[in-house]
Amino acid sequence: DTRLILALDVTDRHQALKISQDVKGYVDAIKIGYPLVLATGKDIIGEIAEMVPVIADFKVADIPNTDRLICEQVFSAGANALIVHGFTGSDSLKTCVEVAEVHGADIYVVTEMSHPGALDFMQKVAEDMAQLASNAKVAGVVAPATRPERVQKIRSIIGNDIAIISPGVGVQGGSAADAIKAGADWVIVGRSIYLADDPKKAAMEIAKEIKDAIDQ
Ligand code: BMP
Repeated sequence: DTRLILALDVTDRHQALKISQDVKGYVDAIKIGYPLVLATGKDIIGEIAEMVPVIADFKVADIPNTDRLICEQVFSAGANALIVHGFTGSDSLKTCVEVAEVHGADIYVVTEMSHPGALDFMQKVAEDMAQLASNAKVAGVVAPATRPERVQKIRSIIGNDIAIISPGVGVQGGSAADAIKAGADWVIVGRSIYLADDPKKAAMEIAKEIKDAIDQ
């Protein structure tokens, strides 16, 4: 495995399928969300999942019943994992974990996001989100590659039982190697791969950087 997740935020169905095929074998999963699914329809989830495992990034944040309805749709469509927010609380999160379990799928919880605005509110509760995620025994959390020291802090809270997937590498300024060294298990990369002239080559190069960081 490459420890690399592609964030496929394109809005063209043909391009999405082509890039998925190209990077197959060089990424461990493809994260898709509102841009692609709203543009092309939810069947794209299953189509990509036939090639590469899909993490559906809908950052779900609702009451338990609505979360359950959303989870059912996402996992029935073929997603292998779903990203949800933790700030709605333990009951909402528990519902997502239960539905995921029925489908043999995984839940990831957002802690602190990678953009500057995350410092306005999110950073204040990020450590609580990490603890909540850990208590709920989710598959992992999302933590910012733009702030490796925060990845390290979140790792210290969740221990080694659950994973960290880390976006913010490349265009947002974070480094794949630094995120891995800070304790991320996977890095998530979007534009630096899907906007590259050769997405496969771009993915291979980042995968190499990750491997070198792990081997160090
Ligand atoms: P890019 O590498 O193009 O910046 O894309 C990063 C991806 O990760 C986008 O899909 C974005 O929505 C997502 N993401 C993020 O950048 N920071 C977060 O904290 C959480 C995210 O899901």
